[in-house]
Amino acid sequence: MPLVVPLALTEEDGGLTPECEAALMAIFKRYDVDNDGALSNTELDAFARDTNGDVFDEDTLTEITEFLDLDSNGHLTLKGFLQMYNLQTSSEPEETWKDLQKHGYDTKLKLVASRNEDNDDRSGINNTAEKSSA
Ligand SMILES: [Ca+2]
Repeated sequence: MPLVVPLALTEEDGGLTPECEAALMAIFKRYDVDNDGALSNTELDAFARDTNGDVFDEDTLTEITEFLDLDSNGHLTLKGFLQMYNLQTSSEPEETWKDLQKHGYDTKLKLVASRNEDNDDRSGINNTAEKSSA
């Protein structure tokens, strides 16, 4: 009988599946601390450290700035972040699974753990949305 196959991360046309995209968007948002829609160097470093154990090396940073979508400050946008994962996933889906699992996703792309965020509540929804309208 069939083996347990993880969800496909890409579709026939090579694009990321909506489920995969949603998970990656949630990860992006977690690292976009100032919520400006792009990862500054500090934010990107934090992401890389949590994902790979170290910041991106020069070559990787050069590739990012040369090939991916950046904002006017030269920071990686959500679009660029998804491009990065689309590229990686087309060639090495297992790498993307590794990253997703690092960030708390299981093989069904459900968030089962949150990485080093003890104070996070279980909703996992944007906990920075504090509105002081009074
Ligand atoms: Ca940011």
